[in-house]
Amino acid sequence: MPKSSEEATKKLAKLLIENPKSKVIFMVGAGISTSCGIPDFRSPNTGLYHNLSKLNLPYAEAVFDIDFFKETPKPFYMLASELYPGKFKPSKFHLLMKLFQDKNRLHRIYSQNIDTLERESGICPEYVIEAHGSFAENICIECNRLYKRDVFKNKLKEYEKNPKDENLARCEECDGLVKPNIVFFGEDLPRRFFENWDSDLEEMEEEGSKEQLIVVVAGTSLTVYPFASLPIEVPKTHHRSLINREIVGDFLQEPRKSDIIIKSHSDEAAQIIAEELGWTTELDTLMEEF
Ligand code: CNA
Repeated sequence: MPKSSEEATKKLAKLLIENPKSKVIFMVGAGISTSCGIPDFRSPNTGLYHNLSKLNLPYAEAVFDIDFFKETPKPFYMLASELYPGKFKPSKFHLLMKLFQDKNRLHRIYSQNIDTLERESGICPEYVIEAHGSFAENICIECNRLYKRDVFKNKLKEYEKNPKDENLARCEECDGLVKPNIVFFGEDLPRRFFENWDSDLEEMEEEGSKEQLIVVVAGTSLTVYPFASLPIEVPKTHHRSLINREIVGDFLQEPRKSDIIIKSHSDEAAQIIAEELGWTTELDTLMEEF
């Protein structure tokens, strides 16, 4: 890690140490899971969008477009079989977030990820807002009937054995396509996302909360809205930190003097934060458990 990033990471740790009652609001994306073996969308050469040419898509994002899925569901099956939860272990960064929970220093995690690795790390669901949904349950895209995880998972297994098979997951009521309850382009985000963010914003606007809530954004290109607007909406009184391989979004367009920019691999930053906070042994133990 470059010296400047190491210093910035220590600065974030110092802020946390000097404010022992402060809690963190994490806002995370695919970058915190790349070390688990799950490609992100937009990293050059390794990102999913770079590797989607085999799916013959009109444009890369089509694989997550609800109208495209209605007409051509198979590319999503192909992608889902690569990304399906259960094959991956949490990263050091996920486990650092778990430690924040265990130390009573976690306020909330807003995650764009659909890999459920926050839950698998042992973080309680009440803390985690899966802004783009997850594979944990399924939904009929026509009548919104909810189905258990296995409905899509079993069809995916059949697809993996025989990709030419046209036997897709369908609704018992209306024969609509059933898909994991992840948010596609053209679909609304869960109500829970907006409700929690409104309440967190209110809390940040309260007098005296300045040093009590610290925002840490990690592993995201901040290109997908409305998620990307969260850091923009953080009151200027509050500290924001970005842990990412590149400087992105509002941190690039409207940087604030108090921003702490850590241009690095999220796991390397996690390691330094744990060292500075004296949490290394616990982090190592958690890593060994997985
Ligand atoms: P993205 O647009 O692919 O951006 C990822 C960002 O993370 C980029 O800025 C990278 O430079 C950065 N990055 C990559 N690896 C690391 C690393 N090890 N340490 C630090 N930074 C890193 O992904 P976003 O999350 O911003 O985009 C939102 C999409 C991605 C959501 O709708 C997700 O559903 C979707 N997605 C999720 C997963 C997952 O669940 N793991 C995987 C792929 C895509």
